[in-house]
Amino acid sequence: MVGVAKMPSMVWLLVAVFMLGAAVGLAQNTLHYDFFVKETTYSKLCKSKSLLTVNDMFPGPTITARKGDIVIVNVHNQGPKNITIHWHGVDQPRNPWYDGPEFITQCPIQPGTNFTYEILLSEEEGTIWWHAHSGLDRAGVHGAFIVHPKRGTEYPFIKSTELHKEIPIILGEWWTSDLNLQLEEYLKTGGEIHNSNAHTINGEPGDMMPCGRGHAFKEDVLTNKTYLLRIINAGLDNDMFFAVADHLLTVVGTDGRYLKEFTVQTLMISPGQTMDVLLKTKEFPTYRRYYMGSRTYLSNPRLAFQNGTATAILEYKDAPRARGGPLLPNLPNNTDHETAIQYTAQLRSLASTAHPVAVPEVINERMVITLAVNTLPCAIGEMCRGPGNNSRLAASLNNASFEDPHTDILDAYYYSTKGIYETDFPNVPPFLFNFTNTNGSRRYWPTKRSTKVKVLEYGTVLEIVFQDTDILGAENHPMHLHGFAFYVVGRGLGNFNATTDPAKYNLIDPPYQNTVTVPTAGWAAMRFKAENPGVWFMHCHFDRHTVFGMSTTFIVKEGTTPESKMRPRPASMPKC
Ligand SMILES: [Cu+2]
Repeated sequence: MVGVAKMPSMVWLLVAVFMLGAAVGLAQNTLHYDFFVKETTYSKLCKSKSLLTVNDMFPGPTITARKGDIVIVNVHNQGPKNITIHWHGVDQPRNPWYDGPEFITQCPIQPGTNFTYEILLSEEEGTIWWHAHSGLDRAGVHGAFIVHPKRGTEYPFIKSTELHKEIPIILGEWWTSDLNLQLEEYLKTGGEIHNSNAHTINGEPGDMMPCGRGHAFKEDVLTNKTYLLRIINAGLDNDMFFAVADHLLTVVGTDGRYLKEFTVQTLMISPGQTMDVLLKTKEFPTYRRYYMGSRTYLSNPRLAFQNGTATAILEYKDAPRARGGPLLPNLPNNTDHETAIQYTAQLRSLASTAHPVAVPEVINERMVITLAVNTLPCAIGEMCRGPGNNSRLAASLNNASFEDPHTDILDAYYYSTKGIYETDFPNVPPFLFNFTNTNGSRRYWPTKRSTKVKVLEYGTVLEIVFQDTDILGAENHPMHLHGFAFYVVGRGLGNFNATTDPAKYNLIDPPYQNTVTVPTAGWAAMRFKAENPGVWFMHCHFDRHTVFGMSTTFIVKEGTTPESKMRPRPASMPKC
């Protein structure tokens, strides 16, 4: 009888716990999306072409979730070629199977087949995104992934009731020709992959570009309201400046994490990065319409680049006395390093009670990794279009130019298949030299292809110092790591000094990012704890550099507890 009497109270307790959980947002939702990848015809810059997109949209559909949700995306490949999709900025705890990079964590999804990704959100909150991770397909296959705070919790920077609207702003690029032909040409001859024909904002080049007038992305706004711009640099090859004419931008987040807010006229965003920005509209706007604009920040002035300005329009709908426009923003010059460096230096984690940081103070291992654009030899009888027309362009990390295996590394690791990769990716550059001042010496140009990975014990606290080199030209490189976010603890110009530079690190509130802008002819240091078992790609987010081989892969071993093991291998993994 005692047991029976206790039962109802237990039930009520469970109901109460469940309701409390729902009220404070502990409930985890599972959301479902269908992505149909297929070719769609577009007309831009006075020319039409077909482009691989998702659901006939350029940019693709926005995924919206809350912190901690599970998102299931069934990707149907109705296009003509193999593809994969990566969920950029999602740590995917214990879940490398669904991370996406082709030949790293999976074999590609073949035409006429489908693959259902299971995306596990954990600590991410803010703006992340998704994109193809096969060849150069990202050009058309990408979109925003917005992670709202859990139900019942608030943004740290504004009450959601005071936020009028959020607006995804996706910076992209447009080629009037088929980018796959350029990739084929590169694979054949080792020649450069050429610049896009225009930058785009939400898919449109805007009024400044040929045949762009009248097609620009336009957002109607009201006076005296606060908007949240969720800015993503989905472009393939350019760091970008972005500004809104006569409006200030208050930066509150990056890469799915919050920042201490700061206000700028212009921001700089590298490919792979996201910036969450508050824009307060005017009470009495002078003009009815204002341009948003984006243009290349060129860290290597010797490179050819896309020098057009993409524009979009903000139009005030409730300001009867406002006239004319649009007014253009004052964007910095393309080679304004100072603005770019100053902007990046302002990124600092929020580091609040609700959004704390856990910066590792003690490291177990440090890697120093040089970033370089290199050459590979031209075989006898081959026609090569790399430097000197007698070599092939390549790129490397610690002079190892990464070559995709023919089957994925994750399965090779899981099944202990030999001969797919080597485990000797070096912790330091194979030879030392003045990295950022080689005086154009050709000695350092050549590299070699390999599939070298770095193996980490579970729980290793790793520091990576990315060191740019001026081999074939110094340049910013946006380095992106899958499976983790990391603290960017230091950054500087010239060569990293292991004795003096660590003393200047910020271990208090460094930004927590997944893509770090390594400054041209400089270095950046980051730290993370390898607590996510699996196989995780790391690469430059300039797509042509990834194609050239500026990448490697981490294998993070499993720990001893159930929480430190990979989830079981899904039976549905595509076959090579
Ligand atoms: Cu790069």
